[in-house]
Amino acid sequence: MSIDLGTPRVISDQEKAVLLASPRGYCAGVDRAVVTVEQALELYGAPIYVRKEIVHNKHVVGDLRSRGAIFVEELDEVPAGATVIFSAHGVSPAVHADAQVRGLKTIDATCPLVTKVHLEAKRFADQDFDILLIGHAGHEEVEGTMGEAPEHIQLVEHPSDVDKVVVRDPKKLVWLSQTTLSVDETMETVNALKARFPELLDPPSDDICYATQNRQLAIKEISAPSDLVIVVGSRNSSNTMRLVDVALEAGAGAAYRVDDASEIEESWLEGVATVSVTSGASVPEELVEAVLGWLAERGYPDARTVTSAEESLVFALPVELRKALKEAGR
Ligand code: 2E4
Ligand code: SF4
Repeated sequence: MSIDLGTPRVISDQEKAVLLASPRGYCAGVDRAVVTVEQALELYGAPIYVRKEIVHNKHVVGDLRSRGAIFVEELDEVPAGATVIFSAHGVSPAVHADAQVRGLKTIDATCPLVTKVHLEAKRFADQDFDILLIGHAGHEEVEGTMGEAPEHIQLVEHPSDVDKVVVRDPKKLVWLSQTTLSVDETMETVNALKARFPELLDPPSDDICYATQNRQLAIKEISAPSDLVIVVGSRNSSNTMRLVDVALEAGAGAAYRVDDASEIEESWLEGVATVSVTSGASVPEELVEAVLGWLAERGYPDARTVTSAEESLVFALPVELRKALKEAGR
């Protein structure tokens, strides 16, 4: 008897299903950051400068660029006297100081939950703790947080980094983290750290934010029965990439990240009955809708939303912008 493993089973339309993770997409910090750029454009007119991508999404950045935002890598690209917005990922105190020296007006769109981690880092550094920051090297959020107390903070990326950690006093040691990590992977690193440093202190509250946790929980719940998980979001979006990791870890047959529907490959659907869809915290909902439309054109039914948490958090706009809007009578 021979079994042909090379031919995928033909899936009838009756067998096809689409599950839509909830929550997904925009979090409170992203909404605030994007609205900040939009309102600044309205109030001051174009151009408005933004240091780094306001959020890590190609479509959001492209849209704001077309409306007059100029995205720069560093402040030396911003003309003196201009207004510059700092991205949702946060900046180090050195960047604030540099803006002042250059005579720039600043609007700080750092997510308040990133600022919370900065304040924790500052407080523990003031108490002369060694701080182990779990996060990804080179990510803007990590650069900003480390800049709060570079002499007190060391970066730990993986459990394999734990052996390299050097501390002054294991009794004065705390771990903090980037806001967008995989919860499960981070706990692996923390467990490895605690095996070496049993007195390691936990952060005063979760640094991995509510939105990151909720999006991971939502996709985790529907990954096991999914033959395919499609995660909408950009490659440089840490929280988006973690959703792919979580889906695979939770038993999805396959999981791919796409910036939009045009990046989905027909071949991914071979033998696929159940497709689950989610999106990162920096992803506009219309991109998800377009993915669902693409699936519908290929015989997949309307999505069934599976909700694992409710969200209602909203952040006030940055204080500098609120003041300026009030002065302008808006
Ligand atoms: C600020 C902090 O950090 P990540 O790469 O996931 O950023 P992204 O812009 O994709 O998501 C919003 C955000 C911003 C998340 N945490
Ligand atoms: Fe803030 Fe969390 Fe959204 Fe990042 S993912 S912007 S920390 S709410």
